[in-house]
Amino acid sequence: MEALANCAVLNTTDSLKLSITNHLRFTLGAYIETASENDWYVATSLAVRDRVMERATQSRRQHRAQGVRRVHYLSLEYLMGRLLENNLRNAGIYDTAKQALSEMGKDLDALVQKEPDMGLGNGGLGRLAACFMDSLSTMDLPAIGYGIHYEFGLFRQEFVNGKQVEHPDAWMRDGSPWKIARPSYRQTVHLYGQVIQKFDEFGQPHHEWMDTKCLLGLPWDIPIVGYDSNTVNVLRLWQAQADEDFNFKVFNEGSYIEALREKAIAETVSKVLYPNDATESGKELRLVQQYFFVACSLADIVRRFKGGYTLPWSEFPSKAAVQLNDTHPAVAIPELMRILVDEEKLEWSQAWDICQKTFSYTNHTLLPEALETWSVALFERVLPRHLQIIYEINRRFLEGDVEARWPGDGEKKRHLSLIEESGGKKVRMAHLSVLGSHATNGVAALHTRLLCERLFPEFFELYPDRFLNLTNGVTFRRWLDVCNPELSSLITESIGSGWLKDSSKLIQLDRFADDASFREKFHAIKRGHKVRLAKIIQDSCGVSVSPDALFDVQIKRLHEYKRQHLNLLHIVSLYRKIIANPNLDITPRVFIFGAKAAPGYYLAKNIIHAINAVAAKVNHDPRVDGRLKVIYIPNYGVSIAERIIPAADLSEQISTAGKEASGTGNMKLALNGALTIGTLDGANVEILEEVGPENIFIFGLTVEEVTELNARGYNPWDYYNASEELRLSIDWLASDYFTGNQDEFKPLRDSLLSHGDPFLVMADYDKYAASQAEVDKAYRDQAHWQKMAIHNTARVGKFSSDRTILEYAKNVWKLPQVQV
Ligand code: GPW
Repeated sequence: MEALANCAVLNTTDSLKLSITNHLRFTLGAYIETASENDWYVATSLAVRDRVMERATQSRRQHRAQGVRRVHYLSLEYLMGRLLENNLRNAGIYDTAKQALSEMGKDLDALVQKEPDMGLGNGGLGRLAACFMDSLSTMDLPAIGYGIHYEFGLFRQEFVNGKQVEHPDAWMRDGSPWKIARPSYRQTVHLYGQVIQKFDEFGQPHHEWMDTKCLLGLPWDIPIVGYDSNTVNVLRLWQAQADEDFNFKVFNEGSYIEALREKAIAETVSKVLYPNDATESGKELRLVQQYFFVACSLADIVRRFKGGYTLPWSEFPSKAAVQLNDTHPAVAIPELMRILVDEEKLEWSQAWDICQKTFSYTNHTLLPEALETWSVALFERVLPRHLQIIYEINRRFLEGDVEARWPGDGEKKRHLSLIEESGGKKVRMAHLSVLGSHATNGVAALHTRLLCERLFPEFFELYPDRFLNLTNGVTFRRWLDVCNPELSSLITESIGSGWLKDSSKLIQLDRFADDASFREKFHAIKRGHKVRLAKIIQDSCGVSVSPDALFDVQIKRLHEYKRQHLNLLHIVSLYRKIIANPNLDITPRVFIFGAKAAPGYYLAKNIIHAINAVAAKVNHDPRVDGRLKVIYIPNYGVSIAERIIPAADLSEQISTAGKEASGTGNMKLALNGALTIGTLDGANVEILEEVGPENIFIFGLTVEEVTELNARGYNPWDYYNASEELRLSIDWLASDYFTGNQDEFKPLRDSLLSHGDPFLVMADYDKYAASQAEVDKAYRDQAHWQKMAIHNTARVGKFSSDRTILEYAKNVWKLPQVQV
């Protein structure tokens, strides 16, 4: 009661005002009269942080006192975006803060925009981790997120003559009010060196890892505020530092410059996020990053286990669950084995049992080029002891369970082995992850089925009970309440506020689709967001667009399998039709793209250039007369997504069937009342199930049809030759018309034709164009379109990350909910 009363006092307008001005004066040393906007942003954030830290400490204390099991989420990426507004709304003090600032002559909504995005991730996988952190706190689950404190997040994208140029993202150049250093929890990590076998006085062998290089890991904590909950978990990010002792030695030998050079090298480990999405890269620094943060995190977990209670090691899994976000942290499996066997002197079989009970693994892709493998030679150099451990795990597996199930079957052993033998030996991190954990999940029903049938068929045969589906979700706080407060209020006025914490309640909105006055309000909100986005487009692209046109949105990483080029070919074909027929009656549309390409992904960059080149022509061609606009919003990321998503009418989810594990943008857009045009891929299948076939535009080859077509022998030229529309669109795009250079888009054309069109753009083109024609027709009946849009919002409650996280807690982690 007293705590509550304290909170109430802390959360008044006056107390917030005092807190903010105190931070301005005493923390920042600024005068109220002359403080910069940034000072105000920092002071406000610190005032909020003060209130949140109290709850973080309480949460930790209570979790420790009750000795509850915790989940430790290990992820190389967290795409957090901005934190101030989210924290204010989740903590329920947004209105109070707005009032407090306004009484001091400041506009909260402007301050909020001062915050740089925390973009420590590439795309879906990193944003999923951020949504999960929000849901874990909101659902009162004891959790810690572990990751890397990258000095530079995902690069900032700029277009120069329509081509992508990358710039460093110095997101914390001015510091960040949200992170707190925890020097007392610093960890030491060993790398490189050699392994020596030694014997004790009883002649028993053990392994010593010697002559290693040392790195220090300094943890930074970011509090994670749940919605309407007192639980505040933390995200703990490790920063790499040089080991001081090592440096002192070199100093003493007189190599001052050399010592500082070593220090700079040590610090590169947490310097920058690798900008590849769903492609493996194989670089030494990346392996070092993975091991560095895994070793720090496991040491932190072990420290807590040993410090809190004096329990036998067999109880470790009852206190700690560790979730591997894809294979990026999979080196945690041999690392825990090393700790248990080499340091804690456990028997191998007991250590292995603890490992399997502790870990669980989420797979996020079926794409062969994204499955991580590490060359054995590199692995041996960086982590010699871990390679030995992996070999021993593999030997016991192949001689044990595999031999028992398929005696003498060399083929099965080759398939299942942790080591790929063909073409230079490699460690298969996905196999290691399945073997070293008790649960492997896919991220959508279709994806999980294909995981079992195609990616891990033999593992599935051996251990069917280890596999399960956990369909992804998104937090409705950020992706509706924060980014679309107008719609959030309308929903709350109509059905109460319970939906924010229990998304199954959203379905109560369904009947409002038939209420004309509700539809009008719903539409007015959408239009308001379109007006606001039109202004952003004007400012960032210099193009004016009508808020009455259909806003057709494709926002996601640029990748061939996501098929932005399918969308582009259709745009080129509409452009041709308009020119051929000046009176063509089509629904005016604004095609909106947002996507970064990995800096080394040549074809993706060619596609970006092609979209920009087409945009430049279409937007300035008087014959088009505003019926078509093509907009490529630069530097797509979380914050701009929060502006685009509420303004979208149509959501493009057009990946080749079987390639997109789930997708999560599809969920955010549907939630905000955009209709989906999509293939039967990833979570689209489940969105179709929820919203009903009459409220979505589904087209294209199914997974089975894709398989069959490829087996038959797919030839993109057949489609090129059969369709004049498609042929002319491709040839026009690849001509000199758009850039003055006829070779500019030859790579794109070649990929679709002479290089075999690996993602079946040509095969799906006609069905896509036909589906787009349906969209064109449907949008003309606005009353009906609004009905469909409302059904989308009302029926996608399933896709809340709260539901996902509760499924993980129940089916994988066995975690209790703990009220703080
Ligand atoms: F390759 N995803 C991603 F599986 O954003 F590791 N980055 C990645 O590196 C990988 C997957 C990886 C995405 C999937 O492509 C997307 O379909 C899914 O919705 C998302 O992860 C979250 O599960």
